[in-house]
Amino acid sequence: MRSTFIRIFTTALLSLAIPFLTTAQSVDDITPRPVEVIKEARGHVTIDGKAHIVFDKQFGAQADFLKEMLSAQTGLNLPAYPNTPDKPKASHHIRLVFDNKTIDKAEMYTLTVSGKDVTIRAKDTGGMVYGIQTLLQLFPLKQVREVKIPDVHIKDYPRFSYRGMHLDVVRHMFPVEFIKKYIDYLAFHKFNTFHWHLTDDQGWRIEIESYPKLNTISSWRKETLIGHFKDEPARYDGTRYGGYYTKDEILEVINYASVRGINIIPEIDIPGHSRATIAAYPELSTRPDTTWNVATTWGMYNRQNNVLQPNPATFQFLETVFKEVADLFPYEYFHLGGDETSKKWWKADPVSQQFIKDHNLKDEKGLQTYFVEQVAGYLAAKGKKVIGWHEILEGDLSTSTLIMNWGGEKEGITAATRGHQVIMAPGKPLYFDHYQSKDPNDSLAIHGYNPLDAVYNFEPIPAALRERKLDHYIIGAQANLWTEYIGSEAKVEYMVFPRMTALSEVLWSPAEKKNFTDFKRRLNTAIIPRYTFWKAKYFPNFEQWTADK
Ligand code: TNX
Repeated sequence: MRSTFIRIFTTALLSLAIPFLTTAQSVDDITPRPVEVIKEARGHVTIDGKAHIVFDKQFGAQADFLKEMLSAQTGLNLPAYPNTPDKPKASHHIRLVFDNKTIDKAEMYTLTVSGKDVTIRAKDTGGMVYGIQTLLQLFPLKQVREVKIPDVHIKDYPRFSYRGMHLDVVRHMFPVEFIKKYIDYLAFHKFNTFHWHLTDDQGWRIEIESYPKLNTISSWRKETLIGHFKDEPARYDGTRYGGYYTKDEILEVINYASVRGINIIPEIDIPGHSRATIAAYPELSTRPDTTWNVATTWGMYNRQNNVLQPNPATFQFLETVFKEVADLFPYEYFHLGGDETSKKWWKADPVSQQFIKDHNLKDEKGLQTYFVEQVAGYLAAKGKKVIGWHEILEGDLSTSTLIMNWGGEKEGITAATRGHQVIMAPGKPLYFDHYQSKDPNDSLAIHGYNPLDAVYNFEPIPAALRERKLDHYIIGAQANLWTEYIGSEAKVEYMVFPRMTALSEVLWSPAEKKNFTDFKRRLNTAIIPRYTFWKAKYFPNFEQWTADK
């Protein structure tokens, strides 16, 4: 009796605490800025708990996604029904419509708030997800019972077809739950690609059945460096570190990402960055008689041997492993690394030198190209195309390979001029493992200075390419997050926010719509509250630290 009374009493109190009617967030706060917003000053659509989500059959998973996101954000629990003649009636709807007539571009959507309904039109998963993200930005970030969304018509599509964020899970590994959260961060910002850096000198993070020692040995390092790798003397934490994602976990992530319109690019980094591999299988190294450790420090390039030897066992290994991984990931592109392959270990190795002679290769750069083309061939047999870091251009390479350029404009121009499609990922300003302030007390980063305005003002297409009408070779850009000095989820968030939000506008919005002052206004009114809603950390001093400091 008493408990029933308390229950009724608390329910009454709770419903008083939930505002009955709340106005929507301003359409001027949508980030990244849409292509076209037409405000129709006439009326509004009221969405309360009695409204229905109605979806065309292509968008069932996105209807569930909207339902879940809306409920978490506002407490409104709307039922979702397929768009069939016998669907239950409601006075207001959020309609998810498949439309390949008015929607004439990939990843495009329109969002119309008018009459009794909110209608999102798209012809692909990406477009629908982005329309949903925009709509969610029109709802308040708090529990409500009813929202009035002012009439509006939004037409929106991306400036670039490749919009990526990378995460290194080798130097530090993050649980599947966080990988999903990271994918949610990407989807909110209308990115479409998650580049998953899965192997490196310090570990192997994906389950492989054909070479089990990759998981029993390569996935684990004895200990980890403390502080910066240039500190003297080097100190280590004495704690074994490692792990790997099982195939089931990877499939779970793939499914999660696909509902959100995110493609995943897995990276297996060869023929350098292979110290963890040769620790398990020394016969693949230039010194098969050596016992290698899985690296415990950072910055191995030219300092410690981490390259594969060109021998039959190595190519057998590459073919088997790349095919096994290719079977897991359903996407068109596969990243084979190719960065920072030190040539000195090949120079010092008679077997590598003999291989170069026997195969009429020019030199060690030619050998690097040989590795890339072998792997590209294995993957082509699986219907995949390859992406590599720009160093793979050092030799002559077939132009079907997509280049991910972490150098500057110069390397991007070279790659495009040679007829390669290019993803721009220049260290300056798109390495988010670099500092975002010059405050000596800022959290440890690798080096560099990439403040928020430098990211916001980044233009992916070099002027020289535009002048020569080669700009279409630049398909987009990506920020990289190497995690040598990023050991926690909170630090990941601190390093990416708000720089990732700035990059989203570079990649999505028309260049002429960009405005840094307005962007900072939106950060304060809408985006920082969103980070807070996510309980995500972010770097707060972006006003103070600018490129001219
Ligand atoms: C270079 S960029 C690397 C990574 C490091 C990074 C640190 C690239 C393709 N390779 O292995 O983590 O620098 O910023």
